[in-house]
Amino acid sequence: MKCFETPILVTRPYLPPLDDFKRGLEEVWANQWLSNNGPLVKRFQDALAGYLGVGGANLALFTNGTLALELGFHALGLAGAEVVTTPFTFVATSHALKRIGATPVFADIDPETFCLSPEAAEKVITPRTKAIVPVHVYGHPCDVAGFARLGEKYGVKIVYDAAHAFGVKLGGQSIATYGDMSMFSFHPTKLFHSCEGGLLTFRDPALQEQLGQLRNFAIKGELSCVDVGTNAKMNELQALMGLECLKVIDSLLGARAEIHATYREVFAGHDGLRFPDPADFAKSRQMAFTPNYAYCPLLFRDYESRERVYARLKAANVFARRYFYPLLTDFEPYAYGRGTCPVAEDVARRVLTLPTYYGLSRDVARRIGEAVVELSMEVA
Ligand code: T4K
Repeated sequence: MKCFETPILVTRPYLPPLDDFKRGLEEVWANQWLSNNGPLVKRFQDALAGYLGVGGANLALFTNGTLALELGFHALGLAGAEVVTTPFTFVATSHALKRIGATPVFADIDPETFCLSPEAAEKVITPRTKAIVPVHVYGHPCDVAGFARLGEKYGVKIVYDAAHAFGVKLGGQSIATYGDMSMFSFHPTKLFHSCEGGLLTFRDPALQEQLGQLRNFAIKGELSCVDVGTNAKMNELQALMGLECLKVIDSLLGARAEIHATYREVFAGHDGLRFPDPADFAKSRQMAFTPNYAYCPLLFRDYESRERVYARLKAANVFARRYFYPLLTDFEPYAYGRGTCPVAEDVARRVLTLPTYYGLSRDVARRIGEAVVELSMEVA
């Protein structure tokens, strides 16, 4: 296999034309306002409400997704509670629970979507459970109807970690509209970003004021402090980047879709390689679905093939990533869950996420896909 001339990373952030960003900077300079709910943050929030189809009082911006989750969990009163969640995710999901004093209780994932299974989640619900935190992992949609049933049956909150799911629509509406709350990450590794950033969308509009306080030390006016808040405010430069990226969101989504389609063509019919097409998940659920193709996870037949292909690609200048391996329950803080989620353990050992980002050409994606096929046959 030929080495790639320049390193191909798993992802690269979209950067707007520098002149457009400079024009935005001129506005920031004129305002002389940099943080603490400035005019660009407000404009960004309104633009997101419009894009996602949620009410202007049903969302709040934060400096990153992890703090958004942490404050969202705190606002919903989950401190000290058991919360059912998935081990097949980035560590931030469980870290945010642990950091507010909640206990993540792990349940297994669905083998098709890799998202938390409602059936598995139900088995570990106890009287101490106050919430379920499923993750729309890779932008794949969770079984929202299944979780809505559990929410009603057990009186628990459903909070989606939608870090990967910006732009996804389900049942004709944004995925942000499901559950009690959803968190979107705007980190540069995401298809849509604001340098760093996080967004919470929520059903109860009363949360907007509470979250607005929590992200600003929970101070209220000049003379009172109403809770133990933190500093999790988005600043004006982040909002500017977000506004610039939102202008081209359709192109960002379109580029991911094209790359995914290219990989699909290359992997079709190859034994030992499973490349899930998110569009298939909706067919079985009979819900209209618009995917975002945020990630390109490929499942190998076994751990050894995955490891060999990962290493050989790296040697050829292609830096695919093993998201999400090791599984959370392999990490010391969550080791109490080890051995409880066999499907997640199996997927984590066989998955490799391939490069995808705006600016990666279909031609290069095809070459990467063909290299993966060649390497996987060599090791078979
Ligand atoms: N929940 C879930 C399910 C998540 O996946 C995440 C974050 C969160 C919650 C928390 O949201 P945030 O607090 O982050 O908003 C990355 C990201 O740091 C993390 O945001 C993301 N998930 C996770 C899946 O991936 P790393 O350690 O893999 O990132 P890193 O630095 O290795 O970058 C990945 C690739 O991107 C590299 O090849 C380099 C390239 N890159 C990266 C950055 C930051 C660039 O080309 N330019 C850049 O500016 O964690």
